[in-house]
Amino acid sequence: MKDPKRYLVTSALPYANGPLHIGHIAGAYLPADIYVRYLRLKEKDVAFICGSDEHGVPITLRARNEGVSPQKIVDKYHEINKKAFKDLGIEFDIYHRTSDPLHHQTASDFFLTLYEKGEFIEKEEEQYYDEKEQQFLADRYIVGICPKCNYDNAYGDQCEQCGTSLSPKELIDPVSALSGNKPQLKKTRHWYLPLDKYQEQWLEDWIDSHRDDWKANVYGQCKSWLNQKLQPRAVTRDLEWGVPVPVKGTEGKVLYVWFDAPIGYISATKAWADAHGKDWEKYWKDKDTSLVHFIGKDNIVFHCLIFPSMLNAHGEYILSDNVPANEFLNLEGDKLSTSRNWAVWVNEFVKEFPDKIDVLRYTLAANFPEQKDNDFTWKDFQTRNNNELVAVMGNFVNRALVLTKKYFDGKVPECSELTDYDRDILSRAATIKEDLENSIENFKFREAVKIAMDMARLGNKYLADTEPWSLYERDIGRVQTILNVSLQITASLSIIIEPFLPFTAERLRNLLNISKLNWELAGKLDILGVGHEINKPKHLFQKIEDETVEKQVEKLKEARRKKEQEAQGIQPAKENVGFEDFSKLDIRVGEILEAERVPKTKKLMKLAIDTGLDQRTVVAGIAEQFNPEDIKGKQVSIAVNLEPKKIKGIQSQGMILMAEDSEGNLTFLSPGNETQKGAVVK
Ligand code: B3M
Ligand code: ZN
Repeated sequence: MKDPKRYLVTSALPYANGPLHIGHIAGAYLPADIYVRYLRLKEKDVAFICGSDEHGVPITLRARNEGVSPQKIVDKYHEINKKAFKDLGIEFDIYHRTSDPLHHQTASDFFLTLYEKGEFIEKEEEQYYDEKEQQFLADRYIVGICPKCNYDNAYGDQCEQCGTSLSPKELIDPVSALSGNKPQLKKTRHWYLPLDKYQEQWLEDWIDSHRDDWKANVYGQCKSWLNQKLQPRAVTRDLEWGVPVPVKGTEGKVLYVWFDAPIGYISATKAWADAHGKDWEKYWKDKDTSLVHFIGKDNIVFHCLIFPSMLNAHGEYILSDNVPANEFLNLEGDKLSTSRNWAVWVNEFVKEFPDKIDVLRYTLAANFPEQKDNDFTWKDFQTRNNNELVAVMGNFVNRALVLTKKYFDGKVPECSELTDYDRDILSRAATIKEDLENSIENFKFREAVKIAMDMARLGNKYLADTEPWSLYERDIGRVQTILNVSLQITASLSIIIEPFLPFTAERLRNLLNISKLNWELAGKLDILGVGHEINKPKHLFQKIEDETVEKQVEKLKEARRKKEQEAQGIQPAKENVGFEDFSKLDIRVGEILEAERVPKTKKLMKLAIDTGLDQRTVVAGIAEQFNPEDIKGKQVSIAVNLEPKKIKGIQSQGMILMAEDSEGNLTFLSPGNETQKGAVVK
């Protein structure tokens, strides 16, 4: 849309059931923040909307596993994620939540409008029911064998092994994830959105109309759905947690999370408008609003086909102008994964690198998976910082400021006469600004961040070519002009980096002693007036050492290892102890002389042991796994200097060492060969 009156920009509402990692950020949040910061600099009317998606089965599953209410889960992660965004400088106008009563009301009304207009198909269908838990099973609550790849842990909606989307009835040998029982098919009534009808009537034409202005990956995915022919989609579910279906006689039914979540954009806009004396309807119902959804590629079908269908069926709403969805970000060459703990978590990054938020923003933007999946590596993070931010941008700004301080006492010098070369540099600066606008307005942020860096490259080249430091003695007038031009470029830089590096832009403004400037000034010659005094120069960026990033890669691998071990039931390592402490333990080879079960206990066995030092009695918890007759004569390891302890009235002197695996199976730690009794184990 050319020159809309206002912008409504949304980022996908993250599920409030876990923390955010850099993959989320690169997908739907940082690109949106860059876009919005740019619009704000251009003084456009823009509302930037986000919030927590607090319904849906993953949340109820997590609550169930942890034995707490879903509300408790979403309250926790709503706050954590809200803070993570703020720490990254992602500045929504509102971060709302779908458990808010205003949202429930809005979603409920929306459903009712469609219901009363007769848009839905009402159907009774057989769905899986868990007799033991007395409830219908959401797709995610059913696991079974994938019919495509035979993976034995596929969900009712998708196989995570081969990526095929499934319906529960396609699963082979389905099992309820709640009770572990085989579910039964039982009739239930639901409401469906007739996507097939919409496809024929208008939806396909509408998608076709965006052939040229939507990204190829987005348009392509929509077309592939349409080519397979859309089917009616159920928009209600048999669940407890969610927005209740506002129709009589539907107790125990809620709106499908993907029906209520995008309406969350509307309710969030209402809440924001209420708080700021704005009219929310202008943003959602006026044709002069440009509505843009930032999302990850897995959300394309919901934002490009289903939500527009809902809006159109309602009748009062505008449809999205663009949906610049990103592909996925990988990490160190491997898929980001919460379950395998292969991720850089935002809250951890912020804690460890509080002064490097912009380095992360810069590295992510330079690697946005805009057309295809892309990779984040810590090495690249370091290289981008050291070779680009420090060596190019930081270096240029520092040279311009230091020279001004040195030669002109920190005051912007006069610009007496521009040479052709100066004019060429300035016209290139103006071109950079225009190219940048073009890239951002076309959602090409990788290209944009590179162009923004070109402004610093230009400044560096200008200083290198003109060498003001070698002219000071001979031609102070020329030095004045060169530094004036250089300072104007630093001021331009402070404007154009704001969308990408907001924290650095602020630091740079402080160094230049200026406030936030309008976008249109970028590339101009007279941003800073002659005589304007700048502040004391300071470096904008600090080098990152090899050690720092190596540590991060190690940390990643360690976290993944821990997760794998946890999955195998291996106990986490204990804290280190000094050799002193270790050598206090006296462990010897001993021999079991006698063994008998301790009466009235299941686990305990009374052993007579020859320790080489003495004969003594030890009570051990091994009776469930060993027969007394079988262990007589066995050589074992025994800790002999433990304080004696009374167990079931028997004085136990020491402890037999056993290895216990994750299933609780016990094995004696015996010497490999017959060994002298009393031999020291060390
Ligand atoms: N919560 C899915 C996701 O986070 C979903 C997005 C909703 S946007 C309306 O990927
Ligand atoms: Zn599969």
